[in-house]
Amino acid sequence: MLKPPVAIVMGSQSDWPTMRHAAETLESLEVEYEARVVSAHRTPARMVDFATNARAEGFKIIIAGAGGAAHLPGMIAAMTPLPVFGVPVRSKALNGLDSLYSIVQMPGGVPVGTLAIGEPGAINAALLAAAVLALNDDDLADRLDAHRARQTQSVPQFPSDIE
Ligand code: RP5
Repeated sequence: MLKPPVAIVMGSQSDWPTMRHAAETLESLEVEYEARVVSAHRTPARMVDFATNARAEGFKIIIAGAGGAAHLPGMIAAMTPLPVFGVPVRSKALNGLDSLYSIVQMPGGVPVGTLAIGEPGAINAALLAAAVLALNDDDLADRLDAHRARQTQSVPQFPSDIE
């Protein structure tokens, strides 16, 4: 049986509070996904197995989140032709700057689409994944348009003192 279109992978259970925002965003757009813990450092064989089989299993897009020495998105990108979106998870020691630098500085030839640090990056990775899938899915394109319209309508014209 084919996998859902989006895989959300993360280096540790501790990344889930960040990466669940990608999952929730996909759910709000009715995009199916599978979330897995796959560590480049602690479960390298699991990472190789996942990355090398991801396309054949039916995944279309991979969202990979990791923190600190965040090799996971780049290593996965090296082993699959699928688009990989990297989410730098906020680390305790360096607040996610280490994660960002680890993920964003891929050598030319092996792309990782790198998002913002933390929750905004996780949300936007999901929105980007949905936008790519919407190229071949008119219903999803409509749901994305509606999502954007709701967001626009939620912005007040004037600031308020009410917190
Ligand atoms: C990385 O190390 C993970 O992606 C996580 O962000 C970080 C810390 O992992 P834990 O020590 O919390 O498991 O591999």
